[in-house]
Amino acid sequence: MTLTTGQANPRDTQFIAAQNSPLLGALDSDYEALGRVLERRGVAIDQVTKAAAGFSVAIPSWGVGTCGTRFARFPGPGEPRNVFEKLDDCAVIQALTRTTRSVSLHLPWDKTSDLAALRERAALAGLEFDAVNSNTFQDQSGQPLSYKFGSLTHTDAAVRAQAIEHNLECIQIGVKLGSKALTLWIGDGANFPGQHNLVAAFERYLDSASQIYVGLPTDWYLLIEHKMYEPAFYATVIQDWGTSLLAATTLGPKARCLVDLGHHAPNVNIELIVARLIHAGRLGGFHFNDSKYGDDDLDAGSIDPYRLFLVFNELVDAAQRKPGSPPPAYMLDQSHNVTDPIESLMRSSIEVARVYAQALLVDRAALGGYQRGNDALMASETLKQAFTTDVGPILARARQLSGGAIDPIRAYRSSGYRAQCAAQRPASRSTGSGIV
Ligand code: LRH
Ligand code: MN
Repeated sequence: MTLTTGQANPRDTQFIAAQNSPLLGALDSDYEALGRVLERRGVAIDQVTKAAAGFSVAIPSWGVGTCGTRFARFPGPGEPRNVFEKLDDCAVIQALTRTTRSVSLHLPWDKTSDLAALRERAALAGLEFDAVNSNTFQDQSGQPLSYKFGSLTHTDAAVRAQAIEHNLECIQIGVKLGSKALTLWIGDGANFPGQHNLVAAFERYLDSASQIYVGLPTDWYLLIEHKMYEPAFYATVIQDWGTSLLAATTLGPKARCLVDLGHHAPNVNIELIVARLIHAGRLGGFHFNDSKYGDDDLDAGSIDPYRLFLVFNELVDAAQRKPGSPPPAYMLDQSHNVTDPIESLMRSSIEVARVYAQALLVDRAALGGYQRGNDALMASETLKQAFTTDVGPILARARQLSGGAIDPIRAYRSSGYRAQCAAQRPASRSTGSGIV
């Protein structure tokens, strides 16, 4: 991208260093002060910083464009027009936050005939490809059979075969890109009681998914994503974690459950679901976001950060109980309707890293004691102490030590990257409804 005067390349390490230098003094004193606080708790701050620097959450390729709702989409300036420009924007997020080393693609939205060029573009940006997402919840132009009444569970075997074929193609594309998992979310379901035979629909799902399962390379996972409702508004075939777990255990050991935080009724105890899936050995991944009502796909940690912390409390507890077990796939899945998507994704990746670092601060020995002694108040206080610890200096130090920006939003804004994109990429006119 050609730069005009007064604008910088936010991926340039010298630009980032120049942005950091006026902030270093304050960071040093904040970091030392926090170090003293944690030392009194018997925690070595540098160890937490090292762990935070190793943390990563994948960027959803569909999240770097402005998204919308069923009512409308209001495109922003400098929208990425194809997967290559989406990768360029993901590269900016990674360069400044150093917390998003992989990208999760969605097919066919990210389809390209030149996978080698795509892989090379990603490698140049220090990005890898996380799980690929299939799409049988929309009809593509020229598609022979419609998914209006379902895909993998459609009553017509030809439609199911078409959907199975698409998923097998997604796996082949993912293999060429170095992905290790297929995220399978289908919108299949019914709007009215009686519209579906609820048992037969699930049996059709298991039959179709088993034909996708056999197409998985040995080192791949199939991540089954449940969702309570939408686009179906009465019964969704994979409606909840129980159905997802049933499907995973039926399909085989490579089938795991993916938890999208927005796919539950308000107030559902998601950390409890996570604890159960960990117990079952079938927790495969996450789509992090936040919500107040439905599948709002808001920025992670923007509505209820304590809930996000409690999920990571379960994950860190499990990792300490079973050291060495591979972590689930961490991915964001958000819809940025009113913010600059790059800013929202940077902030969200930092919020996920924040609750991870806070979960590392939980005094688990003390917590265990209070739990065994039924000291409910002190047990709750032990979690609250970690959650109310401002780990900002740890996250900023981790970014700085990894070559990133101490303040990514400030650096991004002063680079003028969005204005550069607006100048280079013609304005998108499509204001049609829909998430992308
Ligand atoms: C469904 C979902 C799924 C994606 C889509 C973009 O609501 O969470 O993960 O395929 O959003
Ligand atoms: Mn999702």
